[in-house]
Amino acid sequence: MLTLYRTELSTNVERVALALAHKGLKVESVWVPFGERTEVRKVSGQDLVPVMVDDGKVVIDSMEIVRYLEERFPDAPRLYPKDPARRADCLVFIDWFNRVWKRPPNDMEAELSKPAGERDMKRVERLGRAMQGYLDLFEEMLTGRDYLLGEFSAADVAAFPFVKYATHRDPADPHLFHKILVDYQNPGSGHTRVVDWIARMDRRPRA
Ligand SMILES: N[C@@H](CCC(=O)N[C@@H](CS)C(=O)NCC(=O)O)C(=O)O
Repeated sequence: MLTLYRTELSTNVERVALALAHKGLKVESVWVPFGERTEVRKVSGQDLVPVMVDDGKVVIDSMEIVRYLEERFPDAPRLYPKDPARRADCLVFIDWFNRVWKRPPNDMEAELSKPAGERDMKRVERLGRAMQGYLDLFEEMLTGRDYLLGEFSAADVAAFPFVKYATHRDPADPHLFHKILVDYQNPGSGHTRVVDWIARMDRRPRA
């Protein structure tokens, strides 16, 4: 049996929820409050969600969980291309997304969490321009195709929960990180393919 430890509004949990639904896998969900991680720590030895438990085997980190699901359930609909070269492209994209794309919003969150007088707003704006530039890159990646690498794949699963904030604006969302994703990803008339991709991805099921 698969058990998923999750919180509401978590980008990284949404990656796993998209992957599970694509594979048609049933999961038991354990919802934990955002600020209370005792149970998560007890199960996994660390505080972050998602955590997946598969008959006693514990897997942490969203895209590690997605890879684990692909290996564990190879006969369910694929999340990574079968062709080795295209599969490598997919893994490189995910690595880029996690290590490069995520850096500006993470650094902005750290900067904006400082006391008001100590924030380097020039740095924040510079990082914000990098985020906006990545939106242009996604627009070009989607030229002539519906998903980031052609067919729906783990690349879309990795990016969508973050890039979706370009069009998802919920004033009741309390997370500063999400507000940064909203404020610094502003699609314009040159981003129709990104906007359509967000809508297309949003129609996909989640576990
Ligand atoms: N690299 C991890 C990051 C997990 C992560 O940052 N999870 C967030 C929710 S989206 C969390 O649990 N944050 C709680 C905290 O920072 O205290 C992954 O991809 O799963």
